[in-house]
Amino acid sequence: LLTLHHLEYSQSFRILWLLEELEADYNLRKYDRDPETRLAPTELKELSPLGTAPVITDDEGLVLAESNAVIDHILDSHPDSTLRPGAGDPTRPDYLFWFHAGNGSLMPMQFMNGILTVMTARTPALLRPVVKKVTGKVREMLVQPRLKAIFDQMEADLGPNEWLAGDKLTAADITLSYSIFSAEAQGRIGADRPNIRRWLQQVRDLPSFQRATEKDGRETMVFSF
Ligand SMILES: N[C@@H](CCC(=O)N[C@@H](CS)C(=O)NCC(=O)O)C(=O)O
Repeated sequence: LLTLHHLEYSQSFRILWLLEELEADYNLRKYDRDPETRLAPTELKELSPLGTAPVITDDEGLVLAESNAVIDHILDSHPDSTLRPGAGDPTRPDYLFWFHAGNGSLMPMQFMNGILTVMTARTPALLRPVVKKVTGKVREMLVQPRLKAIFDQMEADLGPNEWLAGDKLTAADITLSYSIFSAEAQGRIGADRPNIRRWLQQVRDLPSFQRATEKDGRETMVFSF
């Protein structure tokens, strides 16, 4: 049986949602963040070389980290699921784009933005205006334009499509959920993005998402710095 090692307020919520959507049999092991560092606790860090959540393990000695690898591994044992459109499916290119754009393009920009925020906040007050100027420039030149480009494309794709890759929920929606909910929490999904707002509501309305939220026991999956 598969065990999901899930950290509160983290990307591993996506795997919890995936397992609920598949109505899979699994064990859930939950971990709280270290109250001081806000990082994963040692027991979770020791599980995998990356020391990050999610990790899945099984009775045969499997230890797998990295969300999208975990998603693909789980879907390999659910070949009839429609969550991963196969080769030749007309929705496959959109699926591949969004499945990879989440962790490959969107998440790094959000992570960098978070690091810049922490850097500024932790700089001694005297130096802060200087650091703020530099981090502001990086945000303006690199982070904001890329975030805007991705969310513009997402808003456009969610016009004709109910979900990110067509009219069915796929693993692309699931893997992107963490980034989209984070963006919402940061006020980035305003009234000018009605399609993404509609997508957020659709997700909240799904019974599998609601079961995952109940099992998680937290008001949100999103970590705030
Ligand atoms: N690319 C990795 C990122 C995993 C990751 O950074 N997880 C964060 C939670 S959002 C984590 O474990 N943070 C705690 C720590 O680094 O100790 C994935 O998709 O699984």
